[in-house]
Amino acid sequence: MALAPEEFLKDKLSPDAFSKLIRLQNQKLLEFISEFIKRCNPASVFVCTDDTEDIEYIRKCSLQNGEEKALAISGHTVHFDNYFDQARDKNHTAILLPDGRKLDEKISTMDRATGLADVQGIMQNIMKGKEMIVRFFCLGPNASPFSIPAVQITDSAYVAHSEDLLYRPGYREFLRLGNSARFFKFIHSQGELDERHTCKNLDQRRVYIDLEEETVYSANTQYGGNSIGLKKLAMRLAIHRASKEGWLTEHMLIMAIHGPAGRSTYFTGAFPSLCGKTSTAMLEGETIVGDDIAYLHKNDGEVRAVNVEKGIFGIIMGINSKDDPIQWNALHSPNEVIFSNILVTSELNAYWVGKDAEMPQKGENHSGEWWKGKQDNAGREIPASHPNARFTISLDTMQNLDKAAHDPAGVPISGIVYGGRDADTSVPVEEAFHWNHGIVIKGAALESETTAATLGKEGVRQFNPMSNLDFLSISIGNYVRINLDFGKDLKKFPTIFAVNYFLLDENGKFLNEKNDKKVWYRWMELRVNGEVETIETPTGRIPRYEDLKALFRSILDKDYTQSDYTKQFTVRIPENLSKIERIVDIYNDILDTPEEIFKELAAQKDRLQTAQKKYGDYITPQQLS
Ligand code: OXD
Ligand code: MN
Repeated sequence: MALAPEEFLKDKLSPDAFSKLIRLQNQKLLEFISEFIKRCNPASVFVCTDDTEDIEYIRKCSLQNGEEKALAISGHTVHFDNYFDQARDKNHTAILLPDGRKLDEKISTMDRATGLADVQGIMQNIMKGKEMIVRFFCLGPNASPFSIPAVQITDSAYVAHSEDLLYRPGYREFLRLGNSARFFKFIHSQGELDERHTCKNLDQRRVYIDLEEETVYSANTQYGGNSIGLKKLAMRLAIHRASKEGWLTEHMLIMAIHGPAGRSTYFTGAFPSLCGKTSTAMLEGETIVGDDIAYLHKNDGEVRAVNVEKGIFGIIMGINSKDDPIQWNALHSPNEVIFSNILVTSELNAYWVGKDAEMPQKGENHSGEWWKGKQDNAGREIPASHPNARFTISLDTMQNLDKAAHDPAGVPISGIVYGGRDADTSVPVEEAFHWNHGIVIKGAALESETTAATLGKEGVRQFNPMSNLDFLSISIGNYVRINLDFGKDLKKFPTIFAVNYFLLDENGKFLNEKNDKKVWYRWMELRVNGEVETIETPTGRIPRYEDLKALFRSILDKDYTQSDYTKQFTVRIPENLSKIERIVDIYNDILDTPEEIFKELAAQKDRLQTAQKKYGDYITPQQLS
């Protein structure tokens, strides 16, 4: 007869590990852990509490087992993923659904029984000879009504170490909640490793999300977006749970913009990966709550949000001392940083593409030994660092951490911003007319070019509602409906904005510099506080020239010309009309599209066509003011 979980664990674990688990008084947790010890068959199990010595043990393991290597600056380490494991693997990621259920074609799903049999087969004995790590975290601030406890099982000390920097501790949270903890479960194994300590069996790479059991399986991958359970894997579980409970899980930064007279105004911002989300959250002069994932609740008719995380798994490409002083300093000071897939020299210094330093001619990178001019099998030059190379760092050491970042009640949200990588259609900053207009036209109709954050071709324009398509675990129609409904009984509506950092001129040159976004956010801050007027266009409300000119002068000490303004804020009617056609076609193919989507799209088309008749294809702001 099979042993009860408690008996089994007592037999299998060291007395110390066993007592750490038993103290939590959670039967479901014991069942989950014993099931995966049986399946993965590790040589030993380490149970990590919130205590410093346990956390220190994980750090040491990641160095001892070669998953990380120490760099010259104290506390800095580097980790390499396999050359072909550098980004999220969308083709082998699926939401498991029972009884042949499917979501939209754009969301990858799989029959639950088939998926479970596949991944559980792959995980059979996968930890043989290795140590299993069991760690507890809290998604969201500790002791908060927003938060969700989570348990991570992994055989990768790198994953467990990264999570320590990225998430709030959860052992005490489990202790507090006991049997009532409604926790998420993550099981990860990197599988067999090669001589560089990177995954060997990439053909068996799997990321499967089981909504029914709120469990995520990740196998034969190390890249953080596939392996760090609490990040994008938990996000799918949370979107599903939120959809049943009337709150939102969004791919959003949270930050305070600091207006006149010491005023702090909180914004959220949704951007696809590699489209400026972290650099926005890190804007100099402002304070950060979070840079990637937000839970949004309604409280007394007001929107409040928390950062699910407490650290950054940020893209390093392009970070330089002039544009990104805060990140630059953090990456050059002695504190805990895990770099991944950058270039490391023999002196153990870190380099990446876009760093304002002379690039060394050789070193080690994601391709192994690297030298300038090294080519891949297809004859393409291998860059010094991968475009999706990252750094992992805790926010707790950062000077710009907002004072309310860990507030269990969250922060009140006054503005919601949507942005994508859009070369030719939207203006740099624009306010929506009202909630439904913003949710539909700025959020649900968002398009963005694909980037190196996912495997596959870059630079392809793609529909990406609310920048959240990659992480949806419910149908697109349902997801947009929930966003629309979220506005229904609000007493205080956050204003919705769209930004576009990537607009090009007719010669393919960026119309804005990286730090112009400082001005857009300060303008939005003034706007939500009723301190500036706007010009109404067919697509939304845009800033007036004189307000931007003053902000460019005071914030960037830059002379902002009428001609720059005109080029940037000209309404591009043909491009906007084509976009509407594309989006209508997409929503026509979605079975549960809310009527409001077609209504808002039709109204916007009508406004654009009326303006086109009156002014022609390209309308300058001066013509409308
Ligand atoms: C991320 C992503 O890592 O969105 O945040 O890819
Ligand atoms: Mn992200």
